[in-house]
Amino acid sequence: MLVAGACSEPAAKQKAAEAAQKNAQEPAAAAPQVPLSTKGMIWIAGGEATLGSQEESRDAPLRPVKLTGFWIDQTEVTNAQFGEFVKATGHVTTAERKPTPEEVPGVPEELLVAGSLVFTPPPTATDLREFWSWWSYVEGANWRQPEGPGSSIIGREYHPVVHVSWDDAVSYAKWANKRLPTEAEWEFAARAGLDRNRYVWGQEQLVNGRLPANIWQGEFPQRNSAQDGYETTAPVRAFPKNGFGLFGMSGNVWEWCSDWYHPAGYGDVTKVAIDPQGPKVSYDPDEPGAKKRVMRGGSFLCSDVYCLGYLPGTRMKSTPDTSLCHTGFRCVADAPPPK
Ligand SMILES: [Ca+2]
Ligand SMILES: [Ca+2]
Repeated sequence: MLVAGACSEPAAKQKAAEAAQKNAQEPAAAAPQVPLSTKGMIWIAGGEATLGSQEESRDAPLRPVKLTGFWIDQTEVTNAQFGEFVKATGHVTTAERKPTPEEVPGVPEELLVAGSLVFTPPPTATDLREFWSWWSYVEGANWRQPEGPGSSIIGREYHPVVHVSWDDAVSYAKWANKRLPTEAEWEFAARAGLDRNRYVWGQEQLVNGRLPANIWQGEFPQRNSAQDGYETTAPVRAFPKNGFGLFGMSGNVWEWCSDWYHPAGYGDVTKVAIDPQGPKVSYDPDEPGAKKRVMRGGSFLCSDVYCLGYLPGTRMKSTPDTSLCHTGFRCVADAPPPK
């Protein structure tokens, strides 16, 4: 059922993804909305920038963009914030719902259980291409119990919510009167003017002897030394903010963007793209037929030996109904700039 994607993100439930593509940004649930509040958001004035980096990502060529200003959440959406949304709307996440036979054709009835993908380090050294050896579909794993039954988010209220699908993220954004960022908006905000730099904080990996992001240290995937203090998620403000005052734009959890994924999705990169919205169709050569959305920023599982996703010039993708222990989101909003 789970199939390969670069950098280890298995995709699931392809049929549902196709249905979701038809629905684009319109998940079925009509959630009651709250008035937009820009509290906890930062105004990004927009302008011109060069995004992408072919050195780190074959599918992210350098491209000039010009963006209109927008508001963006200063942090990844937290468990506390997501809990408010669930309390107000009764939203049931993808991971909390039992998949239907139509969503996962060919899977025996007894295996159709609600759950999500959890990182489970293999006991011995493994071929880094064998990503399935460290991903497990865990029954009962969801945003409330990230490691499965018996785990909880008590004490992790200010950690990013995880095990949320793209569909869940869009539902939250609609409720908050916000939306998911386009990939261009996300990277523009992450770089904070440091075009063509390797890291969101500059060109050198370490700042004052420390790597200012929650990623992986040690031997991947067996042993995480957690030298940075966090084996999995960290509180959303635990690491330094970038030049625009945003936290977590490198590492901690992957963040869903609104764009469909396509390796050539940037189009003609000799021309300035004005507020690009991404391609109209999705295509992933690693998994043809699976329609995927872009994810950005990397996670606590990134490291230089395996996944460079924490660098701002890299991309990841997954189907809109996939949820994982290292994937969350933040929102943007269209509202007048601060006075
Ligand atoms: Ca870490
Ligand atoms: Ca992040």
